[in-house]
Amino acid sequence: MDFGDTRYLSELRIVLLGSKRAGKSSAGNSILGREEFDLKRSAQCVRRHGEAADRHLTVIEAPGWWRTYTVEQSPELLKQEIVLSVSLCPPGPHAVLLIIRVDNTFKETYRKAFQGHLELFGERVWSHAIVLFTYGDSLSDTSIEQYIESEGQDLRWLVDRCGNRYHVLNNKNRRDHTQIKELLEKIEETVAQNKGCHFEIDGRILQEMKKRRREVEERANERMRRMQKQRDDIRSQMMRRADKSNTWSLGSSAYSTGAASRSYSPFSFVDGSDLERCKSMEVPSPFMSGDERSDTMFVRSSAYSSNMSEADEDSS
Ligand SMILES: Nc1nc2c(ncn2[C@@H]2O[C@H](COP(=O)(O)OP(=O)(O)OP(=O)(O)O)[C@@H](O)[C@H]2O)c(=O)[nH]1
Ligand SMILES: [Mg+2]
Repeated sequence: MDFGDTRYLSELRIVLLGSKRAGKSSAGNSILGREEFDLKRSAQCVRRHGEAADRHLTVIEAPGWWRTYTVEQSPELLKQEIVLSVSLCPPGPHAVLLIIRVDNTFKETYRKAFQGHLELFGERVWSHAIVLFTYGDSLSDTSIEQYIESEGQDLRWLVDRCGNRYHVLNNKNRRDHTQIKELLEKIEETVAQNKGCHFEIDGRILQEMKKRRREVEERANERMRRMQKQRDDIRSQMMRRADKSNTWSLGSSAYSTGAASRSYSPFSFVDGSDLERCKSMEVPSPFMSGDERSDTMFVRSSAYSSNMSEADEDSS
């Protein structure tokens, strides 16, 4: 076998791919030897750097897919983010690690999800792919080979599709440096099998993904502009009606009580302070992270619910 040129391997670039909760961040932390990746979920790729076994490492974690979803069922933004992961370590990753938990039965649907999502990168990606099993601690005294052989044809298909390249990690045992050293050696061997080359995604696939990403961003911005205009219109309508009802109430105060005048307004539950609150409500950007958006939504919904409870009190 020709092991090609391995001069540049003092630096290794690695992309972690897999379904949600497969152990991608934990594997990243094991590889870098410290807690670089947060174990909380991210909708975006996360890139971290470090040193291990005399090599400079760049590790990218792509967001995970739902493990029973086919690629067609996965959301467009997720697919774009997954594909763009390889562009975060230019000129391209030396290996793409497919993260699989060994404490779960590997079903046909998982295999289809892996196949579909991986093929977003194009056919060439398979020759840089290595199956990285996590939850090695749950294997007890079963060897990884016994596990692969006993799991059924779908897992065997996947391992074979990756050129029989696989490795197992116990992410709960950070003191075991041998498991990382061996993994890095397997990555070097993968590069050697590829004649010293890293994986480079076809420029057309990347351009197409970037184009689709721009289209989604434009549509999202357009939706936000529409929603903002809608809200501006409603607020100015509310203010006009509040002004009118104040004028009416002042003009007729000699004949009626304030309570009666309030009941004439279609926004009778809205007073000045409500309007100020409405004006200051924040609109979450569609490109905020999930957590930021849900924080904002929480503020919004609590603002709405406080209006509602005040309205309920008013009407009671
Ligand atoms: N026992 C055991 N637990 C593990 C192992 N690897 C990961 N875990 C646990 O599995 C859970 C998910 O791990 P993560 O590393 O956050 O998985 P992930 O794929 O990054 O998850 P998302 O980014 O949310 O999709 C965490 O509770 C980890 O502690 C392992 O080798 N053994
Ligand atoms: Mg993670």
